[in-house]
Amino acid sequence: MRIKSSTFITSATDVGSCPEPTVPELAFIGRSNVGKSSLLNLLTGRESLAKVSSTPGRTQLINFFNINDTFRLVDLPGYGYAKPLKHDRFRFQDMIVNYITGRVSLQRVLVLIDSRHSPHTIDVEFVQWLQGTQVPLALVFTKTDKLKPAPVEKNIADFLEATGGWKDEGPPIFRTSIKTREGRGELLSFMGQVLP
Ligand SMILES: Nc1nc2c(ncn2[C@@H]2O[C@H](COP(=O)(O)OP(=O)(O)OP(=O)(O)O)[C@@H](O)[C@H]2O)c(=O)[nH]1
Ligand SMILES: [Mg+2]
Repeated sequence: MRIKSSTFITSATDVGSCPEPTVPELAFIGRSNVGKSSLLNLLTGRESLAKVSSTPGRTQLINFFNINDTFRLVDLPGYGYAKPLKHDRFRFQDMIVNYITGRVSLQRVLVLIDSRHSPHTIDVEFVQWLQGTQVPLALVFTKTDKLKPAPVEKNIADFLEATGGWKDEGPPIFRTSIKTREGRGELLSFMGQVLP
């Protein structure tokens, strides 16, 4: 898979304002600040296609990107963003749930998890919920440049154990870093495989 062109399409505030589901979509999801927008920029080779911020909860919309005029990458809002307004948090979660369960063009959900930490309850619960939806997923462990390989592997193994219930050999797993560019080639070829 080679990304020759990538352009921003639109930001949707809810499922009703998403573009028509006419082409396959791959969606990025994960806790706020895990590196969804950064990974999107790494994959497309465009430094500021998606907005990156050190302020958690920056991406509070569903952002659609047109890739090669053949498929879309979708940057979903971060979950687990503890904004003071409780109803805001729930609104974003509804938006995520509605998109994932209702989007006919969705091919794969890439769940990003910060490789620096031992399993976080909200990530475990989110992945367990996804397992129940039957939507195909992959796990992407981000920011591997921040730790040595051994603790990264320990965190991955602990996460797989905490989520459990995997059929056969479990989900595809990737390790990524925007600093070392680890995982870029692997993820791009995976995307080529899963797209129709
Ligand atoms: N060291 C390192 N930092 C990273 C990596 N990926 C992202 N970051 C940093 O983590 C912060 C958050 O990155 P974003 O890409 O904005 O994260 P996000 O998941 O899109 O965040 P929200 O839109 O708020 O949900 C930024 O300061 C990034 O520079 C990585 O692989 N390595
Ligand atoms: Mg973002």
